Amino acid sequence: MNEILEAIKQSTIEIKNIIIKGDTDKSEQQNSTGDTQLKLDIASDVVIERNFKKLNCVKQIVSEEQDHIVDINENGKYLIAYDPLDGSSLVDVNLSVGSIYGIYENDFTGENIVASVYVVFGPRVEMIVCDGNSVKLYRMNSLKEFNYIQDLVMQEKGTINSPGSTQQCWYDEHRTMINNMFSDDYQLSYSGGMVPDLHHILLRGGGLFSYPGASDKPKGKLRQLFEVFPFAHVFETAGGGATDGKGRVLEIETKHIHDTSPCFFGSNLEINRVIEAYK
Ligand code: AFP
Repeated sequence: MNEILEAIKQSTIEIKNIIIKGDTDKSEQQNSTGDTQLKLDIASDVVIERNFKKLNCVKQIVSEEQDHIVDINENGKYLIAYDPLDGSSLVDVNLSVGSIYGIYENDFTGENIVASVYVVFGPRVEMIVCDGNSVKLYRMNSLKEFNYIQDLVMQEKGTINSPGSTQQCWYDEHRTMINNMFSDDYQLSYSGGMVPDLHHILLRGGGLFSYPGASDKPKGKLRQLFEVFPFAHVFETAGGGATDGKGRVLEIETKHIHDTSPCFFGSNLEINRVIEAYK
């Protein structure tokens, strides 16, 4: 696993340079779900794939920017699904973005996730590593070293409400829940970037991030393998929870590598509120 973390650190350093120097324009290419890829997405994807291809411990990788699984080493132990630069469309307005990694064994399913890592490219570059026992925050210094800062642990209740998806398309039960939370003095915080929005809730100890199913996207928007499962692993390990409104999001079945799912991440009181609202 250490080799994988070292490869992620190397990719992070290279992607930071790409963000600083890179071209934020759209490319001519589209990914398998029809999204026009930014040049930053493609450049970040190339870096990560190159660094993982050097590792004997990696069996397969799959990127949010690609439509197929790449075989690396048949004797490898780990399967890695990653979102090279989530929220990349926010770089040209200078908002924080991130990379997300889910590390699986045996198969690409929620129940087979064994580790997860995400990187925040914000005013500072931070890497969060979850091994299923603890969630650790590291910060990159001017020498490109990653120093341990602290463990992240969630409280039972938070104060942040981060509601995603198109409000006019929300189903009534969701709208009622979100409005009731604001009546209960939760603060609105939503950047449009999943990584900084969830990182904010984790570091502040609690709250709720939601990207529900809605009339325009009944299955939500966020992708299970690359975005939802890694953050569910982090939130559960930090003492919070992650649900699709019915049960643990890590127990949902994945039929296709680009499957999406409604998802809610938060501290326990807020997750129970979602389960109640979606009954
Ligand atoms: P992009 O990577 O296309 O910018 O999308 C970002 C994202 O995947 C996730 O980071 C956000 O939480 C969510 O989509 C924002 O979606 P909306 O634009 O529908 O709010």
